[in-house]
Amino acid sequence: KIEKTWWKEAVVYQIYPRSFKDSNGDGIGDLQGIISKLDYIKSLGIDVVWLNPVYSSPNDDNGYDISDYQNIMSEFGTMEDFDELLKGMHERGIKLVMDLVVNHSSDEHFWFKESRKSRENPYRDYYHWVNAEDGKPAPRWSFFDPEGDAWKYDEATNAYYLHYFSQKQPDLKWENPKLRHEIYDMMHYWFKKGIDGFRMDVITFISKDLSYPPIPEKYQGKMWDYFYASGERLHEYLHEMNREVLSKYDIMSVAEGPGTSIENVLDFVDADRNELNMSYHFDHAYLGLLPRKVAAEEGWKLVDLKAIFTRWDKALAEKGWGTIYFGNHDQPRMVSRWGNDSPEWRALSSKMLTTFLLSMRGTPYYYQGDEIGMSNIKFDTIEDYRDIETINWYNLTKKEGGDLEQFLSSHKITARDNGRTPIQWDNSSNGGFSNTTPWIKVNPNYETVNVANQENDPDSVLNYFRKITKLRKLNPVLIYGKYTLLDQDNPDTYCYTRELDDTKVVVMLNFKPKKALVDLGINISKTEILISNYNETITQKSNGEIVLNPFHAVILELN
Ligand code: ISL
Ligand code: CA
Repeated sequence: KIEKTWWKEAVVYQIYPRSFKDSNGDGIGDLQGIISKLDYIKSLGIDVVWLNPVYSSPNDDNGYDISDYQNIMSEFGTMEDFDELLKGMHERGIKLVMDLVVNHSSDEHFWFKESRKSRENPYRDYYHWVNAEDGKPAPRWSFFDPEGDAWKYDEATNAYYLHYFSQKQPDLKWENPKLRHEIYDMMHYWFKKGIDGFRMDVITFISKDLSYPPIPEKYQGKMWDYFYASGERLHEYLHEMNREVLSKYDIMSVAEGPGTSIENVLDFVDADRNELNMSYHFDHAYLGLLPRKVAAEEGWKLVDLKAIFTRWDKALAEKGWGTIYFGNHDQPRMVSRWGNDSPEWRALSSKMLTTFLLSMRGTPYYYQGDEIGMSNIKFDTIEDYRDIETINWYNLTKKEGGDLEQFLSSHKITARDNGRTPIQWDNSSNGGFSNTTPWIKVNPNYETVNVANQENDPDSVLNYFRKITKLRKLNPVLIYGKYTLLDQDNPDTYCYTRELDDTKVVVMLNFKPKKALVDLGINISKTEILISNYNETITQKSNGEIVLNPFHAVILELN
């Protein structure tokens, strides 16, 4: 029933260039750094690289504030470097997906510089302006504004402009067809160069009601994401983008989908609607978190995590296609958030989480560094943070007289910078990332946790990842097979089957640092272990219960 395509079968590996590899000794990762590691990337067995923004940017938000969409950020290199990178990937059979950041630009983009000059400027209508004499429009919340206010007063023309993110990230006005066509032209430029797709930053937010009304009753008390993603013309724009650009190339598209839910996701990814291929949601990312990413005291529950992935699988079982991820540049390290990063369990639980990501239905998006089990750096002071999100929320909390200690201790678990520390290549200074002090601190565990160490260890997290990417490729059941959750109320384990034609596998994962028993009604004497993070065979008691070791992960083929 499900139509086969390359992007459903792909494993996506995400590269955050600033932290991947510095080639020229300025402490900042760059394109030549990535080029120098292409053979390593290839060795992982991944198919697609998603590259975070590399466009010209003043870096108020690490490249998510773009001042020129058709140029390369000088810190990262040149367009020649980019062309070399793309060629190097294609020669190795790796596809390249770029970030498309078009809900907003930088305030240093030519369009905005013009737009703010006068009310009559030809670019005025590229952004959302409200004249001050008409009064300040109804409140909108900003993710990265020091006051949390998305309307910023601009003296030059006595008007407010809208910015859902930082003051240096004014929102583009998609209601203006001229702006839309500028964006489509820019997309054609990159596709003609040969890139293989776009990951579309907060693409769910692009449609706005130009009367800027107060937030409707039904969105009150919910996360802003849902309101921001509810713009009336959103699907008209995506449809138009598909018709004008996406449909003309063999590429993949994936929405960063804040505000998407199991109820509306098919509007984006049902192939018959001709919009996008995939979308990724935040349901699990928010699990156990209070506003400003303060960690809830009671933590998170595995049954809730299972329920989220299970209902998303169901929503996309017949139509569309899902995505599976734990880590990315907006998330803490997966092993710290969902596993256990103590020296005793870090490697085992990393492999367990990797087993989950690579054995679910949906395209896995795997974040750089997770393949060696990198963990949260857990900064003690605000001075170590570089992320505008953390710094703003810290200042807001301070101004309100809030609990700064609680904020800092929570952010050791939740802050985005935990996932942005440099890749640990070896045990030389700065983890082999750079020969100078990097832009953000290197996790001190680089001395033991690094690529070089793991290359030659057959049991390393790294070699486990290589093994499982291969396994997924060899077993279509892991890609297309039907997913069924087993033992749903078990608070410690996550077990499910995948079935395709006459092949059936069972995946058993123990999310806890203690032994667990599962009763799945399976006789394992007639099964074959496809992969496991323990060398020993598994035991089944006479009553049928299977014994899982701490953080055990095993995939069995049932014959
Ligand atoms: O990071 C988040 C959770 O902390 C989200 O709220 C995030 O800000 C939101 O999903 C949008 O993320 C994307 O756009 C931002 C950028 O800072 C993020 O890095 C990017 O992934 C603005 O462009
Ligand atoms: Ca550099």
